[in-house]
Amino acid sequence: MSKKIFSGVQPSGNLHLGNYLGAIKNFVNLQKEKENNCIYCVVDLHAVTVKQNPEILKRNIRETTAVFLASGIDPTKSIIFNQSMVPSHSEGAWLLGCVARMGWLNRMTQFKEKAGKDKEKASVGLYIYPILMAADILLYDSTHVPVGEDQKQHLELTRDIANKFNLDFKCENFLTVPEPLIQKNFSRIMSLKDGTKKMSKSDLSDQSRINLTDDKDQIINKIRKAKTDSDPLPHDDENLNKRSELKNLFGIFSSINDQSLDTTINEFKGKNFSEFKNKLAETLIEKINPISIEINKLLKDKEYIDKILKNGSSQAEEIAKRKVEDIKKIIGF
Ligand code: AQP
Repeated sequence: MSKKIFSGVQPSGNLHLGNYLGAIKNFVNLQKEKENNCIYCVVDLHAVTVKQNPEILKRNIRETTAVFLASGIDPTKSIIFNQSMVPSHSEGAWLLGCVARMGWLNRMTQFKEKAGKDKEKASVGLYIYPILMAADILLYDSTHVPVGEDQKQHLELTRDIANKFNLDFKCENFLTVPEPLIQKNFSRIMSLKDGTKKMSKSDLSDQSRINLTDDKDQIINKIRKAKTDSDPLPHDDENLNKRSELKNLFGIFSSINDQSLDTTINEFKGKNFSEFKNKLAETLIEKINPISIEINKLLKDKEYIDKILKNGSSQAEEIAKRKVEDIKKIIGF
């Protein structure tokens, strides 16, 4: 059955292995199924919910687009665009924001985490951004949304908004209720410095993540310094849950090689840490370095990247505009 796929990545810099293994790799696999219609968005309106430097933002929008292309998203098969060039997203977010309930937003754990202790000082945008995310998805009648595990709650909110709109305005199935596509295994890649924290762009320590633009030496250095413990490599997965850093490194190795955790455990049992870390660094270099080289090549041709975004945005606006018009008619405008 053909699927309508939508997903986005914030151009907030430092795109990392977590973004790749948790989301972008899946974007590429979904594009390979010919019957799917895929739309991938650089969600720049989401990025400005926290302070951005305008020049750096501009560069990050192009860099995120380059990451999509270098990872294998093909603009002749999928629509690639940036959100700020499609005004219907903001308009749709306002209309759906009048359907969403405060209580729903108050439950969003990502806001609590990102706003921290002083939530009075967080931007209003950071609080309401899950509604914009709902509009992003619903305006394209998306059936499936590939995301990392951390976005599951926002997807549930999107489903709640769609259901409530359909119910309030008695228009059954008008807004498609989307399904999240979250990988069963290794859906949350953790920091290299702390196995209980997710790998994140905004972590102040660059050592905590493998950036998709890292070169060979940086990858080797980060894996060598990645936190581990002093116990021997495990013979089974029994005590792996207590060894979060090792579990994460095994997860990364398994995910990048498309193999199960058990296969990785069997491959390295009885071996020493340095052997495992060397093999992990080698594999990451093999898979990530070609992407990094391609990103750098693409970034030299800004006009090409801008053209892709412009074409993608006009295709996206065509679809989103029609849906917003229908929503407005239903509401009574
Ligand atoms: N550590 C992760 N493991 C698995 N998936 C992840 N994703 C992000 N981090 C991990 C997934 O990547 C997609 C794009 O994410 P995003 O950039 O739009 O937003 P984010 O989740 O806020 O990313 P970061 O890296 O955590 O940024 P900061 O530090 O700014 O908060 C999403 O599908 C996400 O699930």
